Amino acid sequence: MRKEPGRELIPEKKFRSGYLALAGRPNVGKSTLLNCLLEQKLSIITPKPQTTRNTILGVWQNPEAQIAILDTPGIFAPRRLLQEIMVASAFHALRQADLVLFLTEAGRENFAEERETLEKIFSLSRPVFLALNKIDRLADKSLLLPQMKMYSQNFPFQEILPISARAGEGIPKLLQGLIRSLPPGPPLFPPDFLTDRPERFFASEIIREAAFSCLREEIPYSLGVRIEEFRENSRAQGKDFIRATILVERDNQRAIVLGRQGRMIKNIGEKARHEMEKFLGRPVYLELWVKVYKNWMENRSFLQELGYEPDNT
Ligand SMILES: Nc1nc2c(ncn2[C@@H]2O[C@H](COP(=O)(O)OP(=O)(O)OP(=O)(O)O)[C@@H](O)[C@H]2O)c(=O)[nH]1
Ligand SMILES: [Mg+2]
Repeated sequence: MRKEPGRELIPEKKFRSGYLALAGRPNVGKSTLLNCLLEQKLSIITPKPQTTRNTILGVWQNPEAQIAILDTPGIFAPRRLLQEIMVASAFHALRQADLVLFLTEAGRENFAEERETLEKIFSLSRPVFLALNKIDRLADKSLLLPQMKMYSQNFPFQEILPISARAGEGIPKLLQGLIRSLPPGPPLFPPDFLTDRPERFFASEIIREAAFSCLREEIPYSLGVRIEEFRENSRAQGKDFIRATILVERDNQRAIVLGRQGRMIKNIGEKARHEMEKFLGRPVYLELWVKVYKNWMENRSFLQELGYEPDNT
């Protein structure tokens, strides 16, 4: 409020702003929703659980509001140190948030696994929205109502909304509800601000996404990416020069990532380079190496070096 000479108190322009954390089990579609809201691909997405490993900020805005969206790693029972850090990063984001959007799959009947997480989230005393995602693949829509009832009888959600993050269904209504629940206040970031992470971070994520999509089953979980060199518009090439190492835990994994006559690493490299060029809007020369680093997922200082820190997100 501000006072003008000879007038009563006048409300400031009713702008709203705040942090929104997207949370839920791995693979429920948090990153797909972030990208859908931003109408831009920021977070990597794969069909495999535990894709997102760091909390990623993406800023959404319109003339009335600004939402600083935090896409978080999935919440699950961790076994390795990297997984512990991922889950801690998700809870750190939840504590930072003004609002929480909890995602789960539409039609899923069992919510016992989520109860404990929801109890922790509700203990933070923030408005919590529930999105029942992936309605596009729910053949029997009559499952929605009992599912909504089950959640609403157990927890005081602000709103429960069926959506499809992939198809963009239910998104305007979700946004309306979120904006209404944001605290009034000025923008937190400048108008054209999208994210606080550097291009180097997204380069490593894009390589991980390409590797996840080319490789089967167990290996992706043991795989990390380190950017060794990132030279923008390198003179020699007239392109960005990016040299990166794919880290694996065992010799046999290295052989799989390389593939017969180096075919697998070539595929991963081509896929990643194509995606990077889309993301950066510039031509890229990508050099990929594969290295065995035993138990890198358990080495705290190495994980920090790779940017995996719960309080750094
Ligand atoms: N059919 C359908 N699939 C979806 C939808 N949203 C996400 N998916 C798919 O679900 C899978 C997981 O999506 P992500 O966005 O990576 O899920 P996440 O919750 O970020 O997963 P983690 O990062 O591992 O925690 C991908 O194959 C997506 O394409 C949706 O609305 N409909
Ligand atoms: Mg994700």
